[in-house]
Amino acid sequence: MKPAFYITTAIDYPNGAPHIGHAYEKIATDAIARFKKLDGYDVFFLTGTDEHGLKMAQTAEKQGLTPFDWATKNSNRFKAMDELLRVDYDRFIRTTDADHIAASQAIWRRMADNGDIYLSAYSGWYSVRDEAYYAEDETTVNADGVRLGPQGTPVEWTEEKSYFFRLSAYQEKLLAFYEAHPDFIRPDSRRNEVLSFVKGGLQDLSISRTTFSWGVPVPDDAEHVMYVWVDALTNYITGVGFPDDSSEPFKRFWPADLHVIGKDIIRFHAVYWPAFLMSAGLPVPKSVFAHGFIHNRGEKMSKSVGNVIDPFDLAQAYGVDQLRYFLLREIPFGQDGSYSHEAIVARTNADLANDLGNLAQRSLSMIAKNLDGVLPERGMLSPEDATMLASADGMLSAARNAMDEQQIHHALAAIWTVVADANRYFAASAPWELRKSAPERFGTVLWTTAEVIRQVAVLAQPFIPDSAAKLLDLLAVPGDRRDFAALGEGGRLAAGTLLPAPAPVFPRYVEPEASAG
Ligand code: ME8
Repeated sequence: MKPAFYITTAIDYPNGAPHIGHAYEKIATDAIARFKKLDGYDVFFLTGTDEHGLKMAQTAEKQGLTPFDWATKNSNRFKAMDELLRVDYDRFIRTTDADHIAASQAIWRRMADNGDIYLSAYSGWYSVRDEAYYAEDETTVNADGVRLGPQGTPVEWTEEKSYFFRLSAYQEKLLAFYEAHPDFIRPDSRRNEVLSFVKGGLQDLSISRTTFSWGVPVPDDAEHVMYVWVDALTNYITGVGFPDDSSEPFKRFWPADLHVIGKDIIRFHAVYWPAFLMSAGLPVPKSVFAHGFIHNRGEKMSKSVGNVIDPFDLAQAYGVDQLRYFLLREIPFGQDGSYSHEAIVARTNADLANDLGNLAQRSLSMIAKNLDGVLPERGMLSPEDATMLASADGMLSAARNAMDEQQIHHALAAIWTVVADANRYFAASAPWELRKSAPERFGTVLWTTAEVIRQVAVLAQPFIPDSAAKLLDLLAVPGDRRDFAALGEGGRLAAGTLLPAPAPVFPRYVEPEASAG
């Protein structure tokens, strides 16, 4: 039986169209999920939309729609984005789904039964944009006299009757948990941020609202709806069958192996969520990884500045795999990164079109033209051939080590180091000079090159799924020989296989002609 691996993304607010930051997180999580699947795991990949809360209710009203219709309209755009970008999730959850409402009420009851929920009144600062409560000392007043929270969004004074979660009771338990699980929060910089927040003392958390009704009703008190983050975080257990915690998916997949989220919501995932779970008597996830933010040419994206990047436009302009490759290779996962036209063109033309694309096209065309498209014999390996093969065979362990730490850019760097080696090997072996003088050697060099391309393509599938599949088609690799078990000696290309006619896989990006004035 395959080992289980449960991975999730944040669930996005469907409060407008998805932007490139949303796309980035889904692509990265998809790459990790695909990698694990190909590496022999039974993967469950959950993503979706976070549809309750004051922000959703307020924008829906401005649009003249019910919150549910507004959420549905935008949730469909997030789904369309996933489909376009080849984000291959197992479930797309909407927090308005009936099973999710039931799950949220069930976890609430368990926390209440444990004595962790009490009724009181809240007064303090609230950011609608962040859907977050902030202590006074976390806020500042800007030059215009507007009070802002730590993420730079406006906060408003809020006073209402509210249920509270006894978060203060979890300070020591959380600190002990972090201590016992040093890998729970990554990267390290985020871990330190969380540790100092928790060490600073935890106040009880307001977890219900009475001034609006767009939320999950609090059990046995219809006047209140749940604070949106209580229901949002619960999506991770709804997705695997909670409240039926004896169900197969729950037993198999909970606790989650990895929650992938952005750095702005680490507190919710690394403090509130484990505390809720401890209170409900449920196991805590194994790890939370916070990625960085994507900026537009180094500037923060915002609707008011008008520099928000639309992932649909980028995919159209550059290609889906080109966009995926750029985001995953260029930005060290966990750090902030920047997007620019020049950077994506440079990266995809150099790495994809030149290094991998040309190598495949040149070597496979030689087989087509000179050998009627039939894969040559492997022959006697020279030391150069053997070194080349060994470096291809070594890719899996390098990539696996990197992916186990979510260092996606390092995994890609390890694969593309072999692509660079293969280009040097091909140039130094100069097969075009061997065709007549040393046909056997000619065959061996082409076989070795094709075999390296096979392994690169197998390993590149999680990152650039469609292009990698095309390369594997060109090498006539059967569908059931494309997982990582087929890497190395076990899946070598078989001499005598008839290959289809080669076709370019990675078009170069060419600037559209400046319109003649
Ligand atoms: O926070 N670059 O939803 P959201 C990279 N509903 N990532 C970015 C980004 C950017 N410029 N902007 C946002 C929420 N993100 C909640 C989550 S989870 C139980 C509930 C990331 O639509 C952000 O960090 O504001 C988060 O991980 C995700 O996109 C959704 O953001």
